[in-house]
Amino acid sequence: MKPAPFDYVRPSSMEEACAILAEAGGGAQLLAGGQTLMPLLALRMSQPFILVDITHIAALRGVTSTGSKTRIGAITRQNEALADPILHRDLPPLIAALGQVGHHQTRNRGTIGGSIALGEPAAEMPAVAVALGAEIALQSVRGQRMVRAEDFYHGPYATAIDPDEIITAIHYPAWPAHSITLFREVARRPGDFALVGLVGALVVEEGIIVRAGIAWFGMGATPIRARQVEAALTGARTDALNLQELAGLAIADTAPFDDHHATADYRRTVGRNIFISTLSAAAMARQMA
Ligand SMILES: Cc1cc2nc3c(=O)[nH]c(=O)nc-3n(C[C@@H](O)[C@H](O)[C@H](O)COP(=O)(O)OP(=O)(O)OC[C@H]3O[C@@H](n4cnc5c(N)ncnc54)[C@H](O)[C@@H]3O)c2cc1C
Repeated sequence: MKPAPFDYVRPSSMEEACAILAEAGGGAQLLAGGQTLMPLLALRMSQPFILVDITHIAALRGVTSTGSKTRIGAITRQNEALADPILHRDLPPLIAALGQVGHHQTRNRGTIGGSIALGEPAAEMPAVAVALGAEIALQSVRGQRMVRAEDFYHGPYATAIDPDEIITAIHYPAWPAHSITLFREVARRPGDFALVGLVGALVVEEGIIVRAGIAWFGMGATPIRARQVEAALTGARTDALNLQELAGLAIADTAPFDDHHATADYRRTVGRNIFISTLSAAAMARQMA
């Protein structure tokens, strides 16, 4: 199939882009990497009357760090982020997860902001944002606002973005350099969306976990923060973790469903197993360090 007819505009400033969205009254779609949007247009599942290409707005590109926060501009390509030294230093869990987002070819075009905006429940980038406590910056002619990643996802492909808003950046709080990365996903083939995935970070000081941020993907209608297990881990000694009990708590916050890829039961079982193996590898690494 071919897309339905649409106009195409390529603003070079946020002011211009926001004004176009406001005037379009919900009839516009933003084009970032196009890795999801282009197929949707071709299948006529998306029929905007105007396509707003935001990839030439310089203010939306690049990675910066202030020490207490790391900012990724929305149109930063996934492969640019994967090669970025600031992100390797500040956000190792994001780097670990980004390597599993699609394929090298899709990461050449796909953007970090596009992954965040799409709201795919099995996607890696939304779960990273939730696990690490990121905030998402939105802009429109009405002004700017920040939304916590945890509050950003309302359901599959449903987010807090209003039709006239653009994600400008994702802001991640600092995690100490000695944080331990947690990442594991199970997919049918490399590059496929995950059936089940887990991402996060632990901070261990003198054998005690002092901070934990963990989220699931593919385990419900949105990325899910594993709040109960985060609370149980915080204050625990790494050499005295009851992983079976903790895995039960980690799964308790999820709400997986059956689909044509896997059953909810399968997802819970795999989730439990990858939680145990990931945590036990993390605890072992800490004891050997
Ligand atoms: C073969 C294949 C495999 C893939 N596998 C994975 C995978 O394993 N994991 C994964 O997470 N993704 C995967 N993807 C999707 C990933 O590649 C895309 O990058 C991502 O879904 C969308 O990013 P994009 O920049 O291409 O956005 P686009 O396709 O351009 O846009 C997607 C949606 O987000 C909106 N949007 C984009 N940017 C903004 C913004 N700044 N503000 C507000 N709204 C915005 C658009 O209007 C559109 O509705 C895969 C894609 C393909 C083709």
